[in-house]
Amino acid sequence: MNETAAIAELDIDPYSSENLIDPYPMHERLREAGPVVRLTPYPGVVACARHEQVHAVFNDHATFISGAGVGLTNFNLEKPFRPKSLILEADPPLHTQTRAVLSRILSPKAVMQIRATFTAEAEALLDRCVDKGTICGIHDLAQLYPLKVFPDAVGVEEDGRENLLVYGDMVFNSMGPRNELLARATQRVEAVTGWIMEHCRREHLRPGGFGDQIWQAADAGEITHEQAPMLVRSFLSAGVDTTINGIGNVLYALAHHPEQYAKLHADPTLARPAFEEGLRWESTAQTFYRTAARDCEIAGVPLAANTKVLCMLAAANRDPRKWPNPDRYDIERRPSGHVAFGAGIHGCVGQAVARLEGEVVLTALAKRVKRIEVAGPHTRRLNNTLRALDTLPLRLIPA
Ligand code: QZP
Repeated sequence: MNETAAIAELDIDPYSSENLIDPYPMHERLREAGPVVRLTPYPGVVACARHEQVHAVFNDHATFISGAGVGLTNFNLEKPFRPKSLILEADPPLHTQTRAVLSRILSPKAVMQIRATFTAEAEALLDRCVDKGTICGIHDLAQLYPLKVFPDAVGVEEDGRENLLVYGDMVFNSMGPRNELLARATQRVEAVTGWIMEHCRREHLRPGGFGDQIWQAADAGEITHEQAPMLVRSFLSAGVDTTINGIGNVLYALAHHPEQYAKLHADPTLARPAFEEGLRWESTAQTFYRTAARDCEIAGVPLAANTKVLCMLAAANRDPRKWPNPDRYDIERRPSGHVAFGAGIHGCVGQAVARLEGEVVLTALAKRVKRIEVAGPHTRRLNNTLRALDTLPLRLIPA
């Protein structure tokens, strides 16, 4: 018989305001308590905060499934807030079919084709920011950029795009508990769900865009016509709030590490690694769950079928067992193996587009701005899953 290990239990609520505002002390407690830890406030949930176990769980998709939801709610026991995503909240063989379509639409070749447009938009936006001098890094830059280029690429009209922010806020809050954040997001989303589903329809999507290409895949018989709007919904759910906060968080990192920004300004080809290290240092999607499909174990700790496993990506990305000086934002680090995009068969299918956005925004910034100064206190937008800023006052000193 295999040896079984005892499991630590901690009275920690990852969704308390205190832990959402500053999650790092909690991450350390969870990592040090053991490879897998029970959370007293959430019976039936265990958390993994170390890199090794998060990586192992993501790479065993047969044991740790997504089809019961990747949030706290077990969809086998409770109804999801919306029909399940056909890719995020799906397992093979369904996931294999839908993933093939999205991964072709977002392939390296497709990313090459959008590169010139994405670059030109970043340059135009950074020109405007430098003209202003003092900006809100979130409202004037991190939000405007993805909200322009990504819906353009999907083929969604300009009018009403702000609905994507309300919808994203709901999608990511829905993965946490039924707290005040989720209650408020649920209220706000009511007014925009109709708009979102309407813009998944073919007649609302520009011919040739990413959205229309999903409908073409249905014409080709790779997926059904009933599945097509649901996969467009995945673009509209996952493509905006994620990159907004990825860019917002890296602006925060650079503003608070002037010596790192100086390196980027001196060598703008560091834009891509600076963005990547930003994702490691302050991971946009902080947490995701898997569900145990059967009785199993993690690091020798037995788990019952239906246990929800909280994978703490942001904690794994600062695990000292994996990273030297994990709390240091260092743009010359090459953080390969970080799990900010997840790992395994569900690893972010849009990551090449996300990296393109980060790279071209930081390149345009590095070329125009000599120094970034913090121009006032920042504020956070608390969300059950996302690490998000609400405001980030910055002074851009032109080169
Ligand atoms: C959100 C969907 C960080 C991710 C979990 C983002 C995400 C991915 C997919 C979907 C939504 O398919 O709706």
